[in-house]
Amino acid sequence: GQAPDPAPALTFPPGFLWGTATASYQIEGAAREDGRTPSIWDVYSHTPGRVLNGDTGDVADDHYHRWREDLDILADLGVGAYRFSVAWPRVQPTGSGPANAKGIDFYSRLVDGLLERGIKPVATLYHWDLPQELEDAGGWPVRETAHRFAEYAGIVADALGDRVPTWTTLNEPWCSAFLGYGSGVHAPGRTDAADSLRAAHHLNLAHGLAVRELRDRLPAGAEVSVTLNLHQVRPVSDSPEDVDAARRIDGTANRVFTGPMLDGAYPQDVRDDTAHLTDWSFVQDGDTALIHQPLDFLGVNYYSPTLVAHDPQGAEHGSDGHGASEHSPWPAGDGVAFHQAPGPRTAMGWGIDPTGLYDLLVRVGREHPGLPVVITENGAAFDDRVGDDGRVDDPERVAYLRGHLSEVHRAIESGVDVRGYFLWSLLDNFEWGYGYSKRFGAVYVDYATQRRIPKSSAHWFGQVARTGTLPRG
Ligand code: GBH
Repeated sequence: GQAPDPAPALTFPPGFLWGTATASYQIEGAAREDGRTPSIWDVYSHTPGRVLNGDTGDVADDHYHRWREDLDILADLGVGAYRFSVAWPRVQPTGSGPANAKGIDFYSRLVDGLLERGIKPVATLYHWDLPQELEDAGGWPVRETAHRFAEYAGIVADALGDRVPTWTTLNEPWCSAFLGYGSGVHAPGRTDAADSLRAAHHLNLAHGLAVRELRDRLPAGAEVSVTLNLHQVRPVSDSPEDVDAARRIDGTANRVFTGPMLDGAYPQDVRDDTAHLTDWSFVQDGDTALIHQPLDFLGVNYYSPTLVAHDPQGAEHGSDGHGASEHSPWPAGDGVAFHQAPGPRTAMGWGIDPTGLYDLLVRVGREHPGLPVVITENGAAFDDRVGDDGRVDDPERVAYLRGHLSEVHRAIESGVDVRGYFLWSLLDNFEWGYGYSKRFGAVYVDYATQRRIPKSSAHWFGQVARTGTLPRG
């Protein structure tokens, strides 16, 4: 017989942005240095029983001290852009008052180091490290936190706005609201469904207020965005019950954010589905108009689709892929069960299905024509090991990336305006509730020595980025 034709090489549009991504608490370490105060993740990770193996971000990848070496690795790979996040408690300790010059200096040096190496800096203002002092004052369920965030956004824009061309307000507010205040598997570990909805609204408000601050301060041409972990929610069957379960999960997974941010209103079905928990009186006059700010692109993080079914037995809690909890992150999820499709999984147990990314991109393109999309995270954890030859060979990650990139290409061919792709993550790092047990990096980190070893996927991705072409496979 004849071998099947290999998949053809796929070329991405000129100017397509290739990058890798990280987040402050996951890589920096130096938790008590240069005026940084504790964030909710310091307190949470230091609380026994919260993070696997008692791991914390105290040292992490020690990137705070090793950033030059890390930027050299990035430059060697030839990937054109780098998405990092700014730690609020470094820049504005305790979440109010003046800027901390030493904290600003760190990000200023980092940005200069990127520019010197010809790498485009993409800054995220909030990747989950809320100053603990603001949590003690009520955290995201409290309206004032949104105003604090806007002030902090202004500080960072004043400091870096002359050199950072691309900005993201929040990373994955779904996780902050529903894992942080609903299921409690993320910091601050609170478990109150009504609070999680309040948190979602105040994160939306924080986004809108911050976009205003950024637009006031950034030079013309700077790009402003938000990153959502949009869920590709699929019903297990066409039955009306399963389809309705998918609608309800889609409501608080996606539309509770895209509604106000992109369309200027909360969907009525989301309000109705959660009316047993709250009367939504936390939404004040003018809020949704404020949240509805023009954006230059939408950032989308995608890992795996979400498969749901109607289940009269009630919710199957803890199925968010983030550890078991008796509490659900789904305020509209009563009577919904989460299923796992058969087939390959990553080390997180997440199903591998690149068609979910295609479907998600096509949906965004259809529902929000004229809004460019950047994939701000995609990647996978696998059980990477250093071989006898000192190399880290990770063909599963190459296959994962190849599969997802070909679906991105297919979405572009279908007319979706996808402008870039960031691999999560540059480095193995602190994977939240899973500590250091899960490795998402293109670069392996030996935590005992802090030695970095680019995995075979790093070399593969670097070539894709340099050539703008997915090779035949
Ligand atoms: C991202 O979170 C983070 O931005 C990043 O910091 C993190 O390291 C990385 O991904 C890897 O985890 O449909 O209920 O089963 C991703 C968090 C993971 C949250 C998948 C939703 C499935 C939800 N998302 N999870 S569910």
